[in-house]
Amino acid sequence: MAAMGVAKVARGEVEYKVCPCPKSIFREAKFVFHFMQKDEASAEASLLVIPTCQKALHDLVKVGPEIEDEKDRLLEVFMDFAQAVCTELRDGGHWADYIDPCSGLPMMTEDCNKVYSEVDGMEVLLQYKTMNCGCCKVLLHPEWGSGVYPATMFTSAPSALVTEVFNRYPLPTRPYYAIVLSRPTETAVP
Ligand code: B12
Repeated sequence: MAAMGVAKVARGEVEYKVCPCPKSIFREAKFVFHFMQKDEASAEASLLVIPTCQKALHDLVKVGPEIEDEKDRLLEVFMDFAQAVCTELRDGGHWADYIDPCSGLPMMTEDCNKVYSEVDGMEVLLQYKTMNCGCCKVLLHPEWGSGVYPATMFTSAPSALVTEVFNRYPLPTRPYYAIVLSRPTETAVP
């Protein structure tokens, strides 16, 4: 199995893998993204699925205020990253979207009411194990166990372009304001 890439983003690190869409996932994806049913063969051929995983500071199967705070942090990191990547791909004329980890519904495509199962998807794409936790099926990362926050992007952009966009990360890890303040200004006196 090919290793996951790692994107360093402003407030965290995200493991990812750019994958052609297997049949078993397209069977679900076409009900999440209805427009794919118009020309299934070409939609399936061009669709890429990009599973991402973030290491959580706590085991996400636990409950409590610190778990909720951690899930909020992981959510924000993914949302900022996915929004930036998908907007860039869309601006380049390609379809792209990402799944809201809270609801399981797409963020950028309208009129969707079918939930995409992150856990089923990653079981197929990454061959990670899963376990049942009450009414929720949970993904087990090979190193982090259930301390993993899975979330997925989809696109029909060419894989070379997607890889190029992802390779642009790592971004600077210092906060943006620190970079701006450390730049010498034209008016600075030596
Ligand atoms: C809704 C939801 C809940 C709901 C209920 C879940 C339910 N089953 O009804 C509630 C609020 C109860 C819940 C609770 C928890 N959840 Co929850 N939940 C989700 C969410 C958003 C959707 C899950 C879901 O509904 N799946 C089932 C739906 C999609 O499928 P279905 O119609 O039942 O079945 C279809 C699929 O299985 C499909 N299918 C069959 N085979 C295949 C094959 C493939 C390849 C595909 C793609 C699909 C597929 O076919 C079926 C029929 O159509 C997911 C995120 C996500 N998008 O997956 C998080 C998620 C699974 N939850 C998560 C967590 C952590 C929890 C909790 C364990 C803990 C917590 N602190 O929140 C608790 C459990 C507490 C407990 N003990 O019960 C995490 C798991 C993290 C991990 N490591 O995997 C997730 C991934 C969110 C996240 N990004 O962090 N959850």
